[in-house]
Amino acid sequence: MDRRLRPCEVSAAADAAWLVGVQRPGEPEWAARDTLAELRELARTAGVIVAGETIARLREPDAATWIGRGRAEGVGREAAAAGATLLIFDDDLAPAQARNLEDLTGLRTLDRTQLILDIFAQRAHTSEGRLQIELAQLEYLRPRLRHSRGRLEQQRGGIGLRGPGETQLEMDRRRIDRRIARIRSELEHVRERREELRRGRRRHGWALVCLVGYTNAGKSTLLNALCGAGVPADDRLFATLDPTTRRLELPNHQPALLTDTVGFIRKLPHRLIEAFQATLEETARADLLVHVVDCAHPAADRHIEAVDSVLRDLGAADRPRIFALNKIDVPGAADRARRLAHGAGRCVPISAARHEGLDELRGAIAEALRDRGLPFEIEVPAAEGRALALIREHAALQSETMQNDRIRLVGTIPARYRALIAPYHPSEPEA
Ligand SMILES: Nc1nc2c(ncn2[C@@H]2O[C@H](COP(=O)(O)OP(=O)(O)OP(=O)(O)O)[C@@H](O)[C@H]2O)c(=O)[nH]1
Ligand SMILES: [Mg+2]
Repeated sequence: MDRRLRPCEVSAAADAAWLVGVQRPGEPEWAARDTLAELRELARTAGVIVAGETIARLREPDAATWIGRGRAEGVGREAAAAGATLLIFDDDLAPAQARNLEDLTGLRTLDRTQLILDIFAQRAHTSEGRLQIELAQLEYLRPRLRHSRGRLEQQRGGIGLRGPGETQLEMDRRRIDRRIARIRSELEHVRERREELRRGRRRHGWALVCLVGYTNAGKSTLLNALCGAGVPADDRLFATLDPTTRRLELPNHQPALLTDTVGFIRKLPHRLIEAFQATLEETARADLLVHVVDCAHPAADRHIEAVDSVLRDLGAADRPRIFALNKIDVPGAADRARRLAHGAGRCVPISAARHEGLDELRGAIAEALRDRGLPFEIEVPAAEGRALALIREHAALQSETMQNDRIRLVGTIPARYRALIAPYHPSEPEA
């Protein structure tokens, strides 16, 4: 018989956790400390108090307990003595490893994926976001149900078990499977609606620009600075989950939309990327990606690598990209920005918070989009049917209005067809 699972209510009391990272052979200690520092930040974001941490030097992961039986018992004793009720591992644990660790230490055990899922569950506000996170959580929990010895149902509230959807439900595996199938089909509709929306925007000549970057890089702050969007920006990881799109004014008046979306992180759980396909697809379909980098962060270069890797997973690696090197107002950040800019393609140093470098960034965006299409406003005599037909075929038209015996057309056209509109333009089209 399958064990039953009861995703629980959020507990009012904060959990105290002990963090466990590993250092592999050949890996410098600072690298292990660096990812553990990020785990600490994730724990803080999830509302957990960190009681202490261990970095275990690991030659080979142990199949049963990840860090080895003796060490696991030692960590458990130390954690319990410090008042921790929870162990959080920086690496993904197999279901059996998590169970064995709980048995050995008597403490509830979570891994990085579960912690990130928990934060997403707290942050998801729209129905799309909630569906996506519920899907990711159910996919995560499903293989763990069979092995559970009732522990999950014994937990009353607390981190790692918060669900956005049917919080009070008792679920068995069959129900979970039905629910997963249902969510998948609902999300398919969401994707179709988004695709339809994108097609409509394209037809009307809007360029789609997407902000990407590591979590906390300043994407929402930049959207607000560029578009006056009023999106919450917060010194927490994953402040933004649901995409927001605003009109972006460019110096050449080319119609463009700017989208702010989920931030990325190292070891972003794969099932989360899959579950958030409907949201993240925006990046793979964008005409241009603006990669926002937090240059005040000592690990900025590793953040860039992590973003690259997620973009590859999303099939967005081939999208044209420019770098917005952010937070140069912070001491030392401008130097780091200069180093990062070396050989990185088109880079613009900015401070989104102080509105510095934004004109340069707008200029760089306009330039990068120029190849995509030239904006035009022309009047063509209604009698010139052949010319009109060709323009309609190749241009993305925003509007078409009849004025006496002339037709006024507004839109964008790929640069290679500029000859079609040149005769009707007072001068060269603005680019
Ligand atoms: N000093 C400084 N801080 C900034 C700048 N831009 C953003 N910040 C701060 O960085 C933190 C994160 O900013 P957000 O705009 O929320 O970052 P985000 O990339 O949207 O983060 P997520 O939505 O969590 O992925 C906030 O505390 C901002 O105030 C900047 O140019 N300079
Ligand atoms: Mg944000």
